Order: sequence, then C-alpha cells, then structure tokens
Amino acid sequence: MAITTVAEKWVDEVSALTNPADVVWCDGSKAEYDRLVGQMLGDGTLVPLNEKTYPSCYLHRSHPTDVARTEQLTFICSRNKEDAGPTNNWMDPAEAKGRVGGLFRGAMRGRTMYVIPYLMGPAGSSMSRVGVMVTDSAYATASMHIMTRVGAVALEHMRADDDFVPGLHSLGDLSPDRRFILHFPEEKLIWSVGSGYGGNALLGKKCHALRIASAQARQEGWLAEHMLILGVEDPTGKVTYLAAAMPSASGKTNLAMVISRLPGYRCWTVGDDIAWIHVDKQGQLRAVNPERGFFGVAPNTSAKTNPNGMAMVRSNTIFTNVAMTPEREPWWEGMERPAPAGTLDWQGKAWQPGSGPAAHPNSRFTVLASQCPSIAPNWEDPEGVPISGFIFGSRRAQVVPLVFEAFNWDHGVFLGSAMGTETTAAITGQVGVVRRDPMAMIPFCGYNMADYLQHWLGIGRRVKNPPKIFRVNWFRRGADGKFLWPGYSENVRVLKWILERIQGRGQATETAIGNVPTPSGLDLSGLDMPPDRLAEALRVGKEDWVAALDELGEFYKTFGDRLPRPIWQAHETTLKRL
Ligand code: GTP
Ligand code: SPV
Ligand code: MN
Repeated sequence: MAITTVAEKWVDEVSALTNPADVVWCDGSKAEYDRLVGQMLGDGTLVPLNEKTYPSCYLHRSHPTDVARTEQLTFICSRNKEDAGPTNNWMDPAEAKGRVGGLFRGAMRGRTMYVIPYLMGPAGSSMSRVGVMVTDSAYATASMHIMTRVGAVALEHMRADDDFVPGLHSLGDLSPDRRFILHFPEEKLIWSVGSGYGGNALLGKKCHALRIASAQARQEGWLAEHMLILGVEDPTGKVTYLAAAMPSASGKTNLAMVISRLPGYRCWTVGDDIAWIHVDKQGQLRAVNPERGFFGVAPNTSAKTNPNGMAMVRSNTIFTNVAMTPEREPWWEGMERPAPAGTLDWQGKAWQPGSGPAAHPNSRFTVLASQCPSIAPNWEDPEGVPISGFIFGSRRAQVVPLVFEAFNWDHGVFLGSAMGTETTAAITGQVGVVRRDPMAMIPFCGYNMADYLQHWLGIGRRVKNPPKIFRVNWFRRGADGKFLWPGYSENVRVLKWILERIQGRGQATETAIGNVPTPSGLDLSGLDMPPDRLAEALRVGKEDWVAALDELGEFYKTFGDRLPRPIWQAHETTLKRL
C-alpha cells in the first residue's frame, strides 16, 4: 500500500512520542479483522457470544468508569477562545499540547500501535474525506473497521499528501483524571487519551466527522451535521429524502430504520448518526452518510420498537456493555423477553432482577450498515441523496408539540437553534436535565455556535428551493406521566404529514411557533388515539412558550453580537405573536 510521506512522517513522530512495542499499518481486510478478533478473544478483551444464534458476535466490557462520552473533558483548541465560542470547553493549542503531550509520552510502551487510514464517506465521492488514526486499542481498531472504510481506499481519496485528519489515540491508563479529547480545528488534528469508549475513541465519528468536519465545512461551504438520513417512499413509488437532527440517544437510529405502519409507505435507511451535506451545481442540497456502520444504543431495541435493528445485530456484531444470558446471548432492558436466571450484568457479575439495569443504559452494538434490512440501495451513491426536508427533534416531556413546520428557511434555523433537550446516558453526568442543544450539535460543533447558525442561514441563500424544516418531539408526556405519542413505527404518520407539506399539501394551522397539523391532518388510521390525547400532543401552550423563549433569550445573550440578527428577530417576533 502506498502511503504519503506526510502521513509517514506524522506516524514516525507519534511513534517516537508514544514508544510502542510495534507498529501495524492496517489494510482493512477481513483477515486483519479476524486477526484482531482472535487476539482479543485470547486476551479477554472480547467474550464470544453464542455461535449458533449470534454467529461472529462478541461482547466487549469497557472499564466501568469509561462508558459514555465525557463532554467536560472534551476541548476545542482554537487559537482564539472566541472561535470555540461559549458552548465549548476551550484550551489554548500550545497549552493543550504541553499538558496532554505528557500523557502520550511513552503511553504505548509494550503495546501495539495500529495505524488506520480511513475514509469517511462513499468511495468515489468528492464529499468524502480521509483520516489517519493511530491507536493502541485493538477494540477501537476493530470498531473502526466496521464504522469506516479502512485501508488503500482511504489513501486513494487524498487530494494532496497532507489531505488527511491525523488522530492520535491512546487508552493511557483509562483514568478520567487523565482523560482528554482535544480538537485542533486550525490544524485539523485530534488528540484523545484516557478513554476506549465510543465517540471518545472511535475518532472517525464525533471527533472527525462532526467537530473537525463542521469547522472544515464552514470554510469549504458545506454542512457536517448530527443527523440521520432516510428516504421515505410514498404509494406512487417516489422516494423523498429527509435528514433529521436529534440529540444523543433521542431517536435517530430508530427513525432511520423505521418500518412503516401505513400501507404504501416504506422507509429506506441511508445513515443513522451523521450527515455531510453539500450544495450541488444545480443549487440542490445533497447528503452522504460518512460512516460505514452503526454504533447504536442497545436498551429498548426490540422486535416491537426496531425490528430492522434486531435483525441486523444477529451476526457479525460487536456488543459493548450489554448483559449476557447463560446461553451466551446478548441481553438488555426493553428487549421484551425477561432476563433468564444466571444472566451476567454488563460488568460480568451475577445479576438479580431489581438490582439495577443488567445492561449499561449506554450499551451499544457496532455493526455494518449493509446488514440493515432497510438499507437504501443507493446509500453509498457518491453523489449522495437529494435532501427535501430537515427535521429537528429533541426530548421534551413538556412544552414542545409532536410536530410543526417552520414558516421558511430562516425561521427553521431559528427553530433548530431554539432546541432544548433532556440529557441521556450517552453522556456522563446527570440524566433528564433540560439543556440547550441547538440542532443537536452542542457537543459536536467544532467552532463558535453563533457562527454555525450564521453558516446555516448562508446555506439557505445558496440553495434554489430551500428544504422545508420541521420540529418534532416524540417524548411529550401527558398528565398521567406517559408518553402522549406511541412513537417508533407510528412516527411514519408524522413523516407522511411532512411529505405532504413538502409537496404543498397537508392540513395545518398557523400558530406563533409554526404550522401545526390540524387534528385530521395526521393520518391516524388504525391507531387508537383519543382526540384529547392528540390535542394535547399538538398543543401550543402560550405560557410555556413565553417561559421557554425567555430562557432561550438568556442563552442567546451568551453569544453577544456574534448571534445572527435573523435569529434574534425570529425570537422577538415569536414572543410578540404569542
Ligand atoms: P445516538 O446514537 O446516541 O446518537 O442516539 P440516537 O439518536 O440514534 O437514539 P436511538 O434511536 O438509539 O434511541 C435512543 C433511545 O430513545 C432508545 O432507548 C429508544 O428506544 C428511544 N426512542 C427512540 N425512538 C423513540 C420514540 O419514537 N418514542 C420513544 N418513546 N422512545 C424512542
Ligand atoms: C452520541 O453520543 O451521539 C453517539 C454515541 O452517537 S458516541 O459515538 O459515543 O458519541
Ligand atoms: Mn450520535
């Protein structure tokens, strides 16, 4: 395999710093993956699952203090603090390298250093980008095999010798006290130490494809978003592509592979977590999924909620932090069959019902996208898919209606910027606390969020027919404390209304915050939904919204003059109209 001198030189440098016992250049082959698995089965990093019922599936148990992204240890290291903005942790680049460089010194002693050239995006696409990750984790290396396109294909897509994002990763000693996830957007460089889990360690995902890529996208005039991509086929056979941003553990994987309840409608999965979106020559937005696999939330995945998800993890899947039954099958809460006696919890300890969750709430599966039964035939089209609508969804027990439509592009950017959400187990810290999360990008925007919103407004000016923008909330609760909307496969009813609105049809009432479906606007055929429950799910409460917008105003103020005028104006107009 040919390798550029710039990449070689960088690998030599980090090797001199980290001092590994040996260096392995990865080629992405099946033989290499099998070798990694064999070695991890040997040293206990992987536990074999039932070869009959879950062929080539393995369980990995991560360190108990290393089970989710750690945002408080994640930094944007731009030269100017203002370029990271008030929503990011910031460290001066030189100071960061001084402080964290010490943690890398000799960190790989006695370990193998894997060099992973990887491609984010389909082969042959001008939207795809290259990274070179160096890591001392065999688990991260095997996961990168599934999540990205590893090997010669990556090098072939470099547009110049230095056209790659270098990412240095070491497990270090796995101590949260010595854990840092650093991004240097000006150098397009990633340093991550002290974690072997998820977005902290699979550097192609959040570090590269969102934080570094969002900063790069702003310079180059495109968008890197925390969005699923799906195609919705209507009864005429036409497929309309939508991209939807939702915060971590808030429904992207589930919506991306939803099975329609409505006859004649069918959904096709293009991506479940990240979208790279470009304006093409005709002024149309086109999106690719930069990833090759899914790193999806296990709990509550069941034959009822996500049958496609259940089917795709029956082979060739790495499970992390799930429980294991005596038959050596993976198990998690919400799987719909009780855990048999003798089940081991996610730490491998004997588990008793009532003794807390058996699977970690952020336990996950890692699997090739091609194993998903609903994968779109064109999911790797180098041209991407045309995007006709955007959805912003969050987790709000109160206030936010099931679905509503923005008046226009700028208003949609405002609605995206106004998102708040209840935190989940995908991030270490308290769960269920409402926090601001514009466009589900608060943990992932590699630059000042105010500039990001300005960039979104600018994209709208460059697009011929800007896609319609919608807001959804599957998580509103009634007075009984239960979800008002059944969710999952029933969400296709909301997608149908969205399609109709895009086509200039669909029944809606104009409100202060946007166009809300009329009670008969949603197709509820075959669904037992009492009218008062539906009304509650769609209700726009005046006092609630005034309070929410006041809080939002305080958030906006933290950006000072940098917040784009149209966003403030939309905020003021909404308050007036309420
Ligand atoms: P990340 O991979 O962390 O970015 O998460 P995600 O946005 O892909 O979330 P995912 O689809 O994995 O869903 C996370 C949790 O939300 C799971 O427990 C789901 O069961 C639950 N969930 C997803 N969709 C719905 C829905 O329509 N209604 C309800 N009530 N829960 C849902
Ligand atoms: C998320 O937290 O949004 C994820 C999981 O998709 S992780 O890869 O750990 O970031
Ligand atoms: Mn995510």
